[in-house]
Amino acid sequence: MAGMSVGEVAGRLGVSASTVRMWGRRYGLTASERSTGGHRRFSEEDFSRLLRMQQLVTAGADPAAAAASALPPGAAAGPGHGRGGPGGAVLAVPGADQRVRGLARAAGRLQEGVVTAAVLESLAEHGVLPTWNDLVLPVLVAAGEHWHATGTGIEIEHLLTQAVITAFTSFATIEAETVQVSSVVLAGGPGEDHVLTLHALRAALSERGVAARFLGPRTPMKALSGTVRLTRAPAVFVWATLPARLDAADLAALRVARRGLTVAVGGPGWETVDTAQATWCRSLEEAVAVLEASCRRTSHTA
Ligand code: B12
Repeated sequence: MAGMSVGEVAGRLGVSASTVRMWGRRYGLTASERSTGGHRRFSEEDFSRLLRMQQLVTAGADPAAAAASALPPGAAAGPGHGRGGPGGAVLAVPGADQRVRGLARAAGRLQEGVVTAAVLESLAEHGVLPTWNDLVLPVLVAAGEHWHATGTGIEIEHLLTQAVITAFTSFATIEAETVQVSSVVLAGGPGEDHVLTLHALRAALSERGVAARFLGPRTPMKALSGTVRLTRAPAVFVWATLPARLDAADLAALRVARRGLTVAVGGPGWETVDTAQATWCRSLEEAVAVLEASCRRTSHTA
């Protein structure tokens, strides 16, 4: 078969021929063959790559990242958009499937765009819970173990974090709202920089139509109680990876800051704290269920 012309490919994708040419020039996604007259001829495989690029861009990926993900392994992207050379740190993910190994490889090579595109693609295809639990989590653990074992690679944790945040944030629907509309409040506890779980939680809640306010890392106790009071939040969720700097009295104080408030906590940092005044969530699924239930209770009593 002779392959497709630029015009035919453009027609099937619903874009202009100049866009297809530009993707070839700029990102290396071009025809693998030429006709005897020297014109580009696209195979079905070439077309599938362009289609994949288009889907990733539509899902929110930046075009260079989408192209890097669409190109076959080892292929050079267009000028200025290399996939990153070989080498980089090896993050061990024993027994993991191909997708997880690919993500770990991209993270080890500091290929931010590739990581973002892969996470976005998984979000679009599988949703938040499988993307977090089965794809992102094993690579985060591998990055942490690499740092722990070698004392190097903190840049991998930073880049991975950034790429995952970009993907989850662009996936979550962030509601435009007034203070009257009840949203749950998500925060990293005092001194806590680990907040990736909260990005996953916000995206999972938004998938279920539950709005959330995100206070981010290192939120002081005073800010937490002030926010739940002002916004009339039905629930607050506080994450701690490092030993939590809030104690039982702080959790009790949060509960009285707003009548009926659900106080939920998550993360290994709570292990040394008396959490009887709160609901301790052990997984993303559990946190989603607790926060969703708090919104249902509020809407029934409103
Ligand atoms: C990314 C990362 C960072 C980023 C954080 C960026 C960000 N915005 O979040 C940066 C680079 C800033 C960072 C900094 C530090 N980090 Co760090 N970091 C990580 C890494 C790689 C991933 C963290 C993460 O999100 N993990 C995913 C969560 C979910 O893992 P988890 O809590 O163990 O998950 C369990 C449960 O909580 C549950 N779960 C899973 N998902 C969810 C979701 C919800 C909602 C719930 C409720 C439960 C749940 O399942 C898991 C158990 O099966 C981890 C490695 C690791 N293994 O986690 C290290 C790690 C947490 N960091 C560590 C350390 C030591 C640090 C630093 C002190 C030094 C450093 N490495 O630079 C600083 C401290 C900064 C501070 N003051 O907070 C250690 C912590 C050891 C400890 N317990 O004391 C780890 C474990 C690395 C290691 N192996 O030593 N880090």
